[in-house]
Amino acid sequence: MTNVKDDVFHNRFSLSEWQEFGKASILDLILSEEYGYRPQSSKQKVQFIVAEEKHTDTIHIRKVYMLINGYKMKFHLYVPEGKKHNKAFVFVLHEYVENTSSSDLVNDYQSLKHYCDVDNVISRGYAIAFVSTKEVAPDKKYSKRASVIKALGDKKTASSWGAIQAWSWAASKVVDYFETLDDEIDLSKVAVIGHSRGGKTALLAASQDERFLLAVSSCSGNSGAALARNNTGETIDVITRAFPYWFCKNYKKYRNKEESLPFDQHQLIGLIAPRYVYVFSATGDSWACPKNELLSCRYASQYFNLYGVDGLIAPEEIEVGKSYQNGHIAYHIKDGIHNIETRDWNMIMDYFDKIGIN
Ligand code: GTR
Repeated sequence: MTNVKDDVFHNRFSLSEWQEFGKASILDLILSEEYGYRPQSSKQKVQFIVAEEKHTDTIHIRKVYMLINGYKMKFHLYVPEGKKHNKAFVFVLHEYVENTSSSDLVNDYQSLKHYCDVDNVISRGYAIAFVSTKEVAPDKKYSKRASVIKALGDKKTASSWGAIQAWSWAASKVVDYFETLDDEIDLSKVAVIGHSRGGKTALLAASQDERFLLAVSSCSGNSGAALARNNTGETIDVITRAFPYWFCKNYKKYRNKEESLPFDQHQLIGLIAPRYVYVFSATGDSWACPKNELLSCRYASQYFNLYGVDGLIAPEEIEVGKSYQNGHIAYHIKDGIHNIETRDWNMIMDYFDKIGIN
């Protein structure tokens, strides 16, 4: 039997070994050492309540509450008006600002332009849900605020879930809601997407939930798409001091000891094989270490190859601004900064359109 700690950059599993135990053992390591496990209690059914609804000429907008153990979180859902079987994004968004004063569902989504031009997404035939992650688990150190982590049983062990894991759980709950709808969403074409900390969340969500056909990471960097080893931007030391609550407690063991991690981030991407992953970086985002985000996609490709499909198909020299979309891992690096813009969305939707018809 293979020792997964031997050499994390060299997959030694055959496809049957990978399916029988390799994949589960790597997921287990990643959860026990980095993001933490979801508790048993998180498997309970979530109750969905449509709190508000509105129709514009082009969009059916809903504000939906999710209730579990008396704890309430929400997401907003935008579906192309009158259309069925839409492809859909679940966007895990940490800066969702609700226009609470007027509770105006239309203004709410227009205020999201900074992250996503909803009209553009809708015009291309996609539905999109925004999960307000801070309601799931506050994005703050030492927060006294309620969270689903507290509602489902307090953090107890060194491998209990952190906020990123809780946010990824919430993304999956949105898919549970899609399943209750009457064919509005094509359940075989649901993507999870996030920017930065949300990108880390999106990869983790898809690694644990096969209902996501595609995971999209926008500038997710350390503890997201980027390899931890030889990361020239953010390190495990820095990230676990600034955001300890994102992870399980075990992760601190690897401060300044990246070499001793029994895995690396390319394996998080590998867990999504043979489905689809889109990673993008920005030239001006050295904190996220674009070099290691790209390398990670290259190393992850071996897990896709196990299934007889290509991972990333891209030359040694990557062209800035070009989207490499011919494999099950797509990648681009833009001339720009740490953000997600309409030009990124358009490349992502081009890719989603392409895999959607295969
Ligand atoms: C940074 C953090 C990154 C990234 C980013 C973000 O401060 O160091 O890992 O996640 O925040 O989420 O915007």
